[in-house]
Amino acid sequence: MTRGKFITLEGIDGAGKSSHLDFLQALVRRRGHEARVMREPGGTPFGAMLRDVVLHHPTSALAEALVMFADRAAHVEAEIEPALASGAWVICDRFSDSTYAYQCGGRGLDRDVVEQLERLAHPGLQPDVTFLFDIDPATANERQQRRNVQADGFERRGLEYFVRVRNAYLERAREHASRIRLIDASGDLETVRARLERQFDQALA
Ligand code: Z5A
Repeated sequence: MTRGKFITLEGIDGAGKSSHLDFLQALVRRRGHEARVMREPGGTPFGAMLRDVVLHHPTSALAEALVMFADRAAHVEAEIEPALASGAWVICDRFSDSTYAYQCGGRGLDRDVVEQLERLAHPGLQPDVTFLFDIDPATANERQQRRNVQADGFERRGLEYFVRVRNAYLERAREHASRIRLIDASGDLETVRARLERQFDQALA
């Protein structure tokens, strides 16, 4: 059995990544592979409880990172690894790059901490490809406002925070240039989708 590919989507809130999950799933299926869509935090019943805690109860950056990795460790073991081993392709909405961007970039947590947690929670596992949806935080914020959903504790952190998160993502994209594909997420849905499809074809040719 050939192991499946592990694809992750990243970006600041409102970048629009989740809007492309079904499209990506269809692209993978068109190539004849099973495609499973997952998300973090909250990809398992255990993780769903952690998600509720971490998104609604403000705490330190370290505590946030530890919860994200407890969620991730359970998710990798119960869902991601078995799916990949069965040959399915996994499309995961957020993974460890989010912790580097939000807890390190956004809140100043030392990157060494996250590197250690990665080694514990998913030794030997990294995404094959990551699509990073990049957008100006002000535009992302407008999209979230139009959506008219109540902001959780994370989303209320303000523009400067999201500028730091975006910069941390861009730094990771420079450091992991062969894995992380930058998608310009400005423009309408169709335009972004076309950019994503081009990058998908190039990355997974
Ligand atoms: N977090 C963390 O801190 N550390 C970690 O390790 C992990 C996560 C894993 C999870 O939030 C929070 O946890 C997240 C990071 C943190 N937030 N913060 N702050 P979540 O799971 O609730 O949400 P999210 O992942 O941030 O997704 P989102 O808010 O849904 O954003 P999105 O996926 O980028 O966007 P979207 O849902 O596809 O689109 C947002 C709106 O824009 C929606 O109304 C769309 O219809 C609209 N949209 C999308 N594309 C377009 C275009 N092209 N034009 C116009 N409008 C558009």
